Amino acid sequence: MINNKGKLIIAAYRLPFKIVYQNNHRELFQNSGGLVSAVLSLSTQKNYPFSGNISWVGHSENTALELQELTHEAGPIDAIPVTIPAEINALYYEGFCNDLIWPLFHYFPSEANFDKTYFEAYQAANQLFADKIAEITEPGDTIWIHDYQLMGLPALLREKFPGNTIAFFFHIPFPSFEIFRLLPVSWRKYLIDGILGADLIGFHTNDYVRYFLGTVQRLYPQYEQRLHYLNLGNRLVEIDAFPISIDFNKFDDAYQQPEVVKIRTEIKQHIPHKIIFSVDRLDYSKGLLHRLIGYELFLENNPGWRGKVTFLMVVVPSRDTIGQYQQMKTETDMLVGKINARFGEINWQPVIYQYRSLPFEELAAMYSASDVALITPVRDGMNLVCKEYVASRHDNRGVLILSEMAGAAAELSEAILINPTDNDDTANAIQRALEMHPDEQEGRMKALRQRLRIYDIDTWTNDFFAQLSSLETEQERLKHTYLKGKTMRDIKEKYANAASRIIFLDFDGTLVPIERNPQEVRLSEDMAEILRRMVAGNTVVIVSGRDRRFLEREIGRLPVYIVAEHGALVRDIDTRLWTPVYDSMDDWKGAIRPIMDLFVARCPGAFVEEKETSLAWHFRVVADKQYAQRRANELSWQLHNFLHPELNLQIINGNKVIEVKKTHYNKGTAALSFLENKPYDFILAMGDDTTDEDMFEALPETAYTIKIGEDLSAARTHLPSQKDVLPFLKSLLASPGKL
Ligand code: GDG
Repeated sequence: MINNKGKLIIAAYRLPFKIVYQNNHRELFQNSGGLVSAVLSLSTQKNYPFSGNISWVGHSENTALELQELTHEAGPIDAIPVTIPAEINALYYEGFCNDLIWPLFHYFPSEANFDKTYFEAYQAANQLFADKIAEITEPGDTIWIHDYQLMGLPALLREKFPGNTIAFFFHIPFPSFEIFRLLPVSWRKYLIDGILGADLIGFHTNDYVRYFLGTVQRLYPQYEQRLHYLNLGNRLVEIDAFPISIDFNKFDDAYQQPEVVKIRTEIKQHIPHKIIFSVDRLDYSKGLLHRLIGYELFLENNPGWRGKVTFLMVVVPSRDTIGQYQQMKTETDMLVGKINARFGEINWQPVIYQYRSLPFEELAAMYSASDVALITPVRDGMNLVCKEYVASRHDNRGVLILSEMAGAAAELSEAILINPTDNDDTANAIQRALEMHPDEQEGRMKALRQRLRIYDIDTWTNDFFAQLSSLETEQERLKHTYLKGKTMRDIKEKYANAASRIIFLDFDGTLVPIERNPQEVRLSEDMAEILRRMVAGNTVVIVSGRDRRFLEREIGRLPVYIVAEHGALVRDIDTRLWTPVYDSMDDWKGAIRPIMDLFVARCPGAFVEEKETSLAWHFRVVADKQYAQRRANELSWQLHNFLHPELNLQIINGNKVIEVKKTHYNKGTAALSFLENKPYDFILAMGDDTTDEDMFEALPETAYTIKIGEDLSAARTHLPSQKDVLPFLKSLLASPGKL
């Protein structure tokens, strides 16, 4: 868990309270949403990882004054209202959020409006949130931001509070890049940069994680991705899947609550046959029309079921002041009317349709009274209704039909999964569910319930914060400490007292500065002199990504070991002969070279360098830098799609170069091969590049590893710049040693 013990600040568009006036009396009501109960339950845990009350920052229609007066009644949550002027809020919330991001991210691009004023309002509103949070943030506080209304906020806060932990959770689908790229370029950047301000970014499913990482890869190929980590240079960000859950016990317990039992009995008396149930907010993503058409087809195909089943469809009013929602409501009303008119009988109504919201007890009663839950969104981030249905089935009965487009489908494989736009599939699933043997129902329901009982909303919250905590440990490991004072004395003492020593030195950026034209790089006489002195009493290995011809020319005269092409070739110190580390020079280049050549043709000025063991596409000298970077992103993307694991190839996004090489060697494997032959009691490795990280990670714990520059690194210490290398080496050699 988190160690710093500051307070927890939650930022979400809405405050979890509303004020209700009853008989001239004001009361503060807490929303019953899963997130609120999860956070409340977290706050009562014995090892609650934060201190004090939770501050919840959000928009409220009530005035700040009203809320402040009543906040103390809400237990451990302090409501901190953000005031968003009505004209900004309309363009921000109804505009950018719900008239653009919501349809676009739910794969309805034709419903999305790309209005410039929306974007300006979105930025302004995110800034208002940032300002409000800035008023209450203290060192050590953890800020947890929620959802698509606040994508800009993590970066705004990161800028102000670089040392605070910031987490972000995204509740709706993150779309594939083909959809995301429909956004104007500067908007894309604002949103992705915004989200990347967080330390931990959570999505519901692995697909959304993949799409997000794919989008980052397209926009920023230079950010190294390792599993779920993104290295932004100066920060490490984790992106992972945390499928949100529900308060399982609340729904499970409701089954036996007297009020729920009473309503359930009434429902069953009123509808004395099979019940299919659905409840959703009015929204085009929920697939209401498809569902009705599927049900109509079922009745058409199965005359035997007519009069023996009722579809109880509850639609909760939402956004119905917006034109497209009104239209959808009209179409739904008409379709229900059509089905009832077509199949209805004097004492049987095929669809009972209610346009209203339900009190909790009624919802729980409907869940447990129904034989089938028909949950068929055409796209849904997660969908909690299907999970609540399962949790409500204390009797282990009932069948869940679930759209494969809901995030929840990834977890609930014992449901009957359907494609919601395939009417035949829906109709067949309804028939199968209604006719399913009780034993099979029980088997499936038990498995579903078991899973949700274990991974309930509390587990979800704990999982999220546990991940945040281990990320902090990893960030701590990678945090840079400069080589000075005690660490410097320590390294010199160890050097002086060691009996056998080995020193690995990267070339570009370590022994020589990075030059615009790599061919013009020269090793300085001072550095050459130090290396010559160093050879006495030390095994010195220069480890470079360059080819052997260049290295022979530049440093061939020195009596050192040389490793070329990222560990592919090694030159012996005595024989001065080069040996390849792996034997087969496969014909993989034949397949990659034409792709790179094509991108040379598309990007005048770029060129391909064919090394013995790798291919590199350089774009350092292309005049139009932006254009070249775009082409480089495309090439990198194309190569990623082309490289199947069995080819054992890897892509390195270097500094203005994209390189492809075999995976089974790197600077780390090269360094280790030296340690296999002889034990050393002093090991030092220095480097500035991402490829040096392999070396830092491969070397034993006792090794001294030094990163040149400030980028995140697995190296234990840092030197600020290449200029510091020579003085450091000089001072090391000056240590009075045994040798
Ligand atoms: C986002 C994502 C993701 C609905 N009608 C009534 C009622 N509800 C409750 C349900 C359920 C919730 O509302 C709706 O659940 P969703 O999953 O659709 O959640 P949203 O908040 O709309 O949306 C979604 C979710 O965030 C969580 O990350 O799953 O994909 O779009 O809890 O029970 N509750 C009561 N009466 C109603 O009439 N009492």
